Amino acid sequence: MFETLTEKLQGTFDKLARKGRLSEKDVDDGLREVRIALLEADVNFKVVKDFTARVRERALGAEVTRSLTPAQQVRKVVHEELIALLGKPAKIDLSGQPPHVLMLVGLQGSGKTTTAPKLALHMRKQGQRPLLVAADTRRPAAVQQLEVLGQEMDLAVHSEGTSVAPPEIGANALRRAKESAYGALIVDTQGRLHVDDELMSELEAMKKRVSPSEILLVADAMTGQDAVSVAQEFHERVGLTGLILTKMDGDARGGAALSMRSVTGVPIKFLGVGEKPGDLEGFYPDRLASRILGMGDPLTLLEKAQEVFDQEQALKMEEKLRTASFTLEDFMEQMRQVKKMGPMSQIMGMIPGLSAIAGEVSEEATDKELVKIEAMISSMTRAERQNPRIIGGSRKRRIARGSGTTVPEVNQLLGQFRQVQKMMRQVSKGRIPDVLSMFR
Ligand SMILES: Nc1nc2c(ncn2[C@@H]2O[C@H](COP(=O)(O)OP(=O)(O)OP(=O)(O)O)[C@@H](O)[C@H]2O)c(=O)[nH]1
Ligand SMILES: [Mg+2]
Repeated sequence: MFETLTEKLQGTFDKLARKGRLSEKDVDDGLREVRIALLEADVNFKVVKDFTARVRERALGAEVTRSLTPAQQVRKVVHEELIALLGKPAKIDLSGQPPHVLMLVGLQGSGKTTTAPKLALHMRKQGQRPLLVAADTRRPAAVQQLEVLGQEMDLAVHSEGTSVAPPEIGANALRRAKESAYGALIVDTQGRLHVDDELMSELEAMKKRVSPSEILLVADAMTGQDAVSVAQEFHERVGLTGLILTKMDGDARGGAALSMRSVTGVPIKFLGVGEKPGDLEGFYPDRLASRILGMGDPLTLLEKAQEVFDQEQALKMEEKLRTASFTLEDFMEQMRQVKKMGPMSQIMGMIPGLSAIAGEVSEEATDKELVKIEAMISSMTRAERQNPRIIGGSRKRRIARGSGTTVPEVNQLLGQFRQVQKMMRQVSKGRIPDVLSMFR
């Protein structure tokens, strides 16, 4: 999502880095580019103005660190100010007595109904048994949509059709939650194309009946600055406790994410990154800032890895690393595991040093590549897989024929494997590998 912004900012910092010493004019020129990049990313005008003013003051001020070059210092200030702009990490408030009532509000199509089961899964992870509440009675299909999602994810749904008034449904659900020891109530509400009085009155009535500990605005990140003004309107009428930005996996320019907190004062609590129930990420300002500046986001990557990598597999790999017995079969297994973590471009965006080229990776191409690699490795004998060094010219021709590939492709695979082996040896000796060298 922040691809263009990342590219532009990187260009600016590279330019500054080539200058060595920075004059006031150099800093101003650099900041002008930063300003343009942010405006082009659709960040709120006033937010950009304040942001660059703060960076300028600090960059030209007394904050001199000997260990950093002037360009690195400017970059560090931009990084810190980006984090400040995005606010502090914010979690769901669990301080009160359960059931914790989470009320989802937002315009039509912003993603409320999709987000409800995502939040239910999140609450379940927090140890709170969730109950979803179908309180959007304007569209008959909305009740059904939530029921289907609930069924798929094995989540309880409270619904009363479409003839009962939503605040009444909310009150009934709350009573049921108390009686049946549900720890969390997640209320889906109706959306409209625009903020209007009828909608706001209904939400106010719902708020009175269910006393939510959280009123979360679900906003579509693709709508840019509109999302920001919508958030302000909702906040004035119903009082928001948090924001959830959806469709962050799309190609929105990111301005909404960068402006929302600063304009409304309401913290961003989650990011929606896909249509599936698992596609909800906590919001960590420092990680996002690092990602925007092309510094990667190793922490989120590590978390993702921990979620999908099989513990046992990971231990086995570690053993192989230590004993340097990493084979082509292991190589293929690793590629499969990495693939499970999500789209390749998304993964690369989180790796420092690779984020700049993440956008150039095509999913289809990596999938095809993986199929080819599997075919080639399957066409090898066991001995060849264990020790690829024995693969000479005639063996290469046989493998290519057997897998429907070409000898140069077999060569490429063997080359890649050698690179990975080399990297692995570096890692096992405690050195950080030069990941970029794999792509040269
Ligand atoms: N790619 C992507 N799509 C999303 C995300 N969140 C929601 N969507 C899609 O956005 C569309 C609208 O989502 P809904 O959850 O129905 O929106 P809503 O706010 O409940 O809409 P109304 O009930 O009409 O007010 C659906 O097609 C969702 O699959 C997300 O994070 N990423
Ligand atoms: Mg809905």
